[in-house]
Amino acid sequence: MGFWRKEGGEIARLFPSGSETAEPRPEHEEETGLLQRFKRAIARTRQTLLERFHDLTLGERELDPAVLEELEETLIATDMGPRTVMEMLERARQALDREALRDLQALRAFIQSELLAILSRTSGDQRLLTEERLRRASVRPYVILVIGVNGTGKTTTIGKLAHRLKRQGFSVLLCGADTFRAAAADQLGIWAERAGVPLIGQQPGADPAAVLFDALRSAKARRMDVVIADTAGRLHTKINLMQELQKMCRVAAREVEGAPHEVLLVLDAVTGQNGLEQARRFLEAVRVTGLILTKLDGTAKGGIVIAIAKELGLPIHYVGVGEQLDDLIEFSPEAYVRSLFEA
Ligand SMILES: Nc1nc2c(ncn2[C@@H]2O[C@H](COP(=O)(O)OP(=O)(O)OP(=O)(O)O)[C@@H](O)[C@H]2O)c(=O)[nH]1
Ligand SMILES: [Mg+2]
Repeated sequence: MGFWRKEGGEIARLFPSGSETAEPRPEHEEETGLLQRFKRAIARTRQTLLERFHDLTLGERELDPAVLEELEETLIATDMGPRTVMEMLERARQALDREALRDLQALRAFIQSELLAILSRTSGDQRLLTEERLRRASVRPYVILVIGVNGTGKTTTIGKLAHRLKRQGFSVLLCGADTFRAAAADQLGIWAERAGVPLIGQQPGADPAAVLFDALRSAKARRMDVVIADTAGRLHTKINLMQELQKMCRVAAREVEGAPHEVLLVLDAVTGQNGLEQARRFLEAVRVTGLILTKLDGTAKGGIVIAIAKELGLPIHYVGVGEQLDDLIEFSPEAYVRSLFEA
């Protein structure tokens, strides 16, 4: 990949050619385009629903209590969380008793509106996407920390997010504060090059907060709009990851007013429910502002979206739907819920 320049024997910088020429801002992803992308991403989950509950998606069967039993099992299999599903279907049973639900179409609409309600609990402000927040923020550079357990997709997501923000006209600087893994800087370097944005990194073993400090100084000097910092999913056992993240937050706050402006927690959809416990540890340690759910394309348990919304009480901002630069889409509760049940 090249373009590394050594400074003081320690700090390496990467400035790919044409890195700061921004392209014109595209419009928001079109509603239908987004729905299509959700449908593709959630195909395996929809397949689970279809195979196990063919009649619901086609609406060809009489609505009776046995249908609800079957549906309960099927929804639990998509990882929505047993309690959430049972509570929702209890309400459906009551509606059925009252004769408020007459057919499968009505049941489907009922489930969709229940799921939408769970996904809409967070406030509008919390749901604002990075690009919108960036537009509104007066402080530069706008600082984003990307955190999460190792292997969830932080580095990949940062590449995609950098690409997305650059396409919308923002100048982006990446910061390689994952100094735990020797190959981490190279991996981020490859994504920086793909997205056409500069990167500031450091040798493996360096203090992550010091790398962030360096990146923020550089971004200020160069009047960059946004710094996105990659962090390690784990550290050498003697160093506490949460304390390290807290230190990075302190360093950011000292350097830039109100920073970090966003702390995005990356969760892996394939890990499912098991990831929630780990997520909570991050939430206890730092002020997480939003979530990114990766690998939605790789799982038949796309119902995890519901479990996350219910259990963590934070909005999902973006969803990873593949391994390419363009495979990060904004999370749309409506598109998600429709893509689950509609052919
Ligand atoms: N299918 C699919 N794969 C993804 C997605 N996001 C990330 N991956 C893959 O997941 C693997 C791990 O991604 P990384 O970005 O290296 O994860 P990380 O969190 O940075 O990992 P550490 O640096 O080890 O903590 C890679 O093989 C990625 O290509 C996604 O949305 N869909
Ligand atoms: Mg990484």
